[in-house]
Amino acid sequence: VYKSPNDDNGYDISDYCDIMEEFGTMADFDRLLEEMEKRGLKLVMDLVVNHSSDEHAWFIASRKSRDNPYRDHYIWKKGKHGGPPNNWVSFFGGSAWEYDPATDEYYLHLFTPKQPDLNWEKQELREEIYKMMRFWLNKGVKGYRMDVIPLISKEQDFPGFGDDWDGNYVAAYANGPRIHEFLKEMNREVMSKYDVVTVGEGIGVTKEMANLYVGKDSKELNMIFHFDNMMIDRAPDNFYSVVDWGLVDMKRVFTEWDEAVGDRGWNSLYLGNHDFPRMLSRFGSDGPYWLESGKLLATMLFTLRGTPYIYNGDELGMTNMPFNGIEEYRDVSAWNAYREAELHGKDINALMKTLATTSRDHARTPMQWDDGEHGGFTTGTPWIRINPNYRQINAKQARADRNSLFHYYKRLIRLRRSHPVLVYGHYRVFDFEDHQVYAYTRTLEKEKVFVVLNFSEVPRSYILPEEVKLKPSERWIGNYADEPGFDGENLALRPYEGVVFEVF
Ligand code: TEU
Repeated sequence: VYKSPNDDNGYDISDYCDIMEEFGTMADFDRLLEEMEKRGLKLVMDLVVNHSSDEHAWFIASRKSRDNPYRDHYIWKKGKHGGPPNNWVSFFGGSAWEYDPATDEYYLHLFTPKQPDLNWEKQELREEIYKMMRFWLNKGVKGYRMDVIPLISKEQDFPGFGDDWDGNYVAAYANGPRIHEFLKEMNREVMSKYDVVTVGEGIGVTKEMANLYVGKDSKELNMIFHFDNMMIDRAPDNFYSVVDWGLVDMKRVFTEWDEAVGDRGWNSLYLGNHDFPRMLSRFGSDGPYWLESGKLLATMLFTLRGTPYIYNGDELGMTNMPFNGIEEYRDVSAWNAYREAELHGKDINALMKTLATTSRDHARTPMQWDDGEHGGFTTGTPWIRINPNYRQINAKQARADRNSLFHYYKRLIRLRRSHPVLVYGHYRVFDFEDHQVYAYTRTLEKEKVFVVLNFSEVPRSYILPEEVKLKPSERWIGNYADEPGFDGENLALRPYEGVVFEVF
């Protein structure tokens, strides 16, 4: 919501202490905060400080001349052999360097050319960012989600990719030499002075190194969003290349991350966000078992160890969008991919097929409030077409129907809040290689729960692990009206059935 010319949905900020016109004014923001506080809600802001907009006053000054005092707020280099300084690529396609004729140098942009990277080596820049962070925290903001934070420290000799480069640019850019020094400094100078929460977008962070960021005594961040689950159906570090995935892959991600970070730090749990397709279409089923699979995924999200995150609309069961053609997409990265395919005579149909399952725009269509025009999102023309299923899937319907996914989420939230075992309990997985059922226990001192999730539309008789003794009537929550059949040893799981039992 910061002021932005909106080249990348606001991730190109032209004034860090102002609000984007489309969204309102600072007075509106202050009122939002005030009303949230009254309701016991806390607001966490995005912090986008790997790059700014090229329309930010710092960059406007920086590009004026090589000796402008703001020049080194950004990363400028001379070209090499009549081309860019090195062969780095942008996340959104093409070179990561843009030539600026005014001063005959290139600036670095890991995202679009309208998102020049800030130079974190410069202490005054860091101090200005910390000052800006305090500005919002002093207003009462309760924390930050830090955009692409592992990218802020750059290898200073800007090595470029060698002939043996494997194509993994994320690994090459992330976790730079001074990243932990910068985050510790930020924590010391800013976050530690407030009672707030931080979650870093952990792009390129592996489970082996995660505790450096979120370990209990790392003094950096509280949590990160790792990408392992989001990349489960993608070729290694290629956001636009879809591969098959199976339940065992997903179990592996959650199990290994719990092992790595569960005790020594703290995990975040999420199945989607504004950069990935809708979780229900991706990991569940938007067909006949839409409701059951939506509840199944929610059950998992709220019973693994970590802090669950709900992305707006997922609590209603919003699904991927049936886009009709490239004109209906809005994401700069989709358009770049399209233009690049056109330019190089690549298979456009194949690209459109990929976008239909991977596009970031699936999760960016208007919120579905009711079954009125444009789903009650606007009386004007929405900036992107609304998903036509808004007539069935919308907040009004969800609130009215006691059996809705929305009410199920509310029950899960209540359940997790009233049972510390669901928050802190140790996690143990059973039948790891089973590709249909995900089963685990959570244990805290004497309390133990058993979670069993049938990730399939095929019914399944599941033999309980020996140490799990339960009475199905002691069901804490489940996505069917009644408990599953039980003969003393086997649970008769129905399609997409998910249940949480207390264990004796
Ligand atoms: O995302 C970083 C990031 O990794 C994505 O851009 C990713 O490459 C892409 O979404 C895969 O489809 C953050 C923000 O969440 C994203 O919205 C921004 O576009 C990006 O940073 C730049 O600020």
